[in-house]
Amino acid sequence: MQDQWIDGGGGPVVVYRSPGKRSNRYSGGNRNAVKSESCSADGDSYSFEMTCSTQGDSSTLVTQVDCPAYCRGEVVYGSEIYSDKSSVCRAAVHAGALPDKGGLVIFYTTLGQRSYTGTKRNGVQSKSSSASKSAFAFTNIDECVHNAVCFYQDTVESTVKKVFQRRFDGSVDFQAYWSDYRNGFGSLNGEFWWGLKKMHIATKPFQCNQCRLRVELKDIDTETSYAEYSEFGVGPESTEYQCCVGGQYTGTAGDSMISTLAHHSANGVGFSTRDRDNDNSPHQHCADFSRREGGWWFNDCSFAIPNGAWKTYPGCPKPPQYPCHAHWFTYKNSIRLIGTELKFRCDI
Ligand SMILES: [Ca+2]
Repeated sequence: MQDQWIDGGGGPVVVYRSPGKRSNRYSGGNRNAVKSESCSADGDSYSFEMTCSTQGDSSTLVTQVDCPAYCRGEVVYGSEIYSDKSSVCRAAVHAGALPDKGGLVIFYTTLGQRSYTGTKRNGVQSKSSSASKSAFAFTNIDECVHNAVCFYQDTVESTVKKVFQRRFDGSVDFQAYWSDYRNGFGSLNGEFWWGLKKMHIATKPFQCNQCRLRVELKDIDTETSYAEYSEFGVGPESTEYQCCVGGQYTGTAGDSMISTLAHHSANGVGFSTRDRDNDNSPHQHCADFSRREGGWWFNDCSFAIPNGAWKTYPGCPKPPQYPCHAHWFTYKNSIRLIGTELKFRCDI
């Protein structure tokens, strides 16, 4: 009760044992109408496990929490994406990720937002709030089932970038279907596509010009190059996860995404996969399996093929009408790629 886990009316709490503290480390105090005494060293001690009051934690990417029933009285800031000051269990009910009777919920850390809008959902009223450095959102076990964590953050540099595609050994098949590209596939410890749904959620609160896209490439000569765009975003599924990419291009790989050939630009086009033709080519299905170019934001097809076949596939037309492997058209005459990493960053 002194730690505010329960009020004067009582209720269930969860305790865990922790190593005893050294001499005179238990300080007494007067909190929440309970007076505690100071104490010297003891063999064991206990503390309260965070449940209802668990808040978002920017040090972990994905966390599973077993929420007790009816976490009333906890404060939630935001909708869909919640400020890290929010109660995870209460926010989960608000988000529809958890019934009021509690249960297991998975949340992941995501980019802090400029502001949070309060709404009333599922019987929970959330509050509006100003910017926070970190935030969290919910996912489900289906989305995480094959992954230790649901996404991968590149924190090597001081700014956090979300890596949404990584390939380096060809172990994962990128000739995948719509539902795979939507939900994500592969393993974050290996090769993966993060998932259009999460990309939309992560970029949605931002204007396109508040996010940047960076493409890193490694070719069969083991040389590396990159392309960067100062604007990036992914629309909702109702727009077929339309890509917004533009602004200023910088890099060494050349601009294969927007300016080199207008009808190949990825800007403003929906995503296509082997089972979904959302491209602007009336006579072609650019993502058709026979082309082995994987899923992408194809216009009247594209110069950017980072999800293409890992190796030139058997039966590829010779001389090929199109390079039959992962490539970046403006880089070394479509040289075959043996490593790619695509990532974005949004600034609050
Ligand atoms: Ca078409």
